[in-house]
Amino acid sequence: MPLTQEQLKFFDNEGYLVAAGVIPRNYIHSLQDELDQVIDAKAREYKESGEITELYEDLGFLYRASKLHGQCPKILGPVDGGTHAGKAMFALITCPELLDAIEQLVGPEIVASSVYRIRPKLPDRPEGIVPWHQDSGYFHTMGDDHLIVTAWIPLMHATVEAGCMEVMPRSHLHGVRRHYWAVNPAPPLTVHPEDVPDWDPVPVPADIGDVVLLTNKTMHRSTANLSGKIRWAADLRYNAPEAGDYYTSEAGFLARSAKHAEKVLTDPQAFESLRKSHVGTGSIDRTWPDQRKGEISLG
Ligand SMILES: O=C(O)CCC(=O)C(=O)O
Repeated sequence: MPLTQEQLKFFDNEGYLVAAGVIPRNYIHSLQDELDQVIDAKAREYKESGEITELYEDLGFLYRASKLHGQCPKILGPVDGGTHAGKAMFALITCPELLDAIEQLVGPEIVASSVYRIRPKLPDRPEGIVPWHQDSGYFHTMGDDHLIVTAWIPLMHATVEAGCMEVMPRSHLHGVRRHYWAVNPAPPLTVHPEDVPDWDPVPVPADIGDVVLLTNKTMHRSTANLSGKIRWAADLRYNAPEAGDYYTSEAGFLARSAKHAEKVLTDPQAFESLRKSHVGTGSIDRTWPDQRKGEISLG
């Protein structure tokens, strides 16, 4: 089901869009199963080594990792962030229905960005409370004048209570704002408080199958998870090749192409090798002040 003209206009004007029912549910269920399997294997390994005493085998996707994390925080290591590169992850990134919607935004040549993340936001913990930022704040400046679409995909029903995303509408229209590296238990890059607009943010709850689309300059954050469940989500990014290699620490790939069909990555094993063998180069060409080093003090 393509995005309507009205949805496309809303995305352009507001800098975000909640597109309901874009992703067939089986893609999400397969990724849930795959993540469950990774966590189960790790739990058994840590039980063997004595780092875990209780496996919590009867708890499902929304609860088990939280209980395991209570005994052994490193349990989430293989799934948290951009480390997981399994078959279902690749299937979601290359899901044709999702790419159809992305094509409407970036055109027929689609790069699946090197920057994708799985976010198991545990209940009542501070690490998943992500402060206001624009994704471009993390990237090389070469990406600033290009559209890099974030596709934020809930792997459960992400309600306000569970700490869904919040967006600042129309914030994408004013360039990349001042950021700084904050003293923060969550990802530390933050928009400078003087640059946070005083208009109202919009929470964007979303359910399985939905996708929250953002531009790379849309300010967004995610709030506390008070639901008692793990708020699982995947955030993927896509752009046209012209945006360049704006995040060199990880590997992206061509996901769809009318011009170079032979270069499109179609093999999940090649995806896994690409991710695992990539050697990152350099740091980004922006220098944000670092509160942790005393480079900025906020009055
Ligand atoms: O999922 C979250 O809680 C935050 C995601 C985010 O900030 C992002 O996708 O850039």
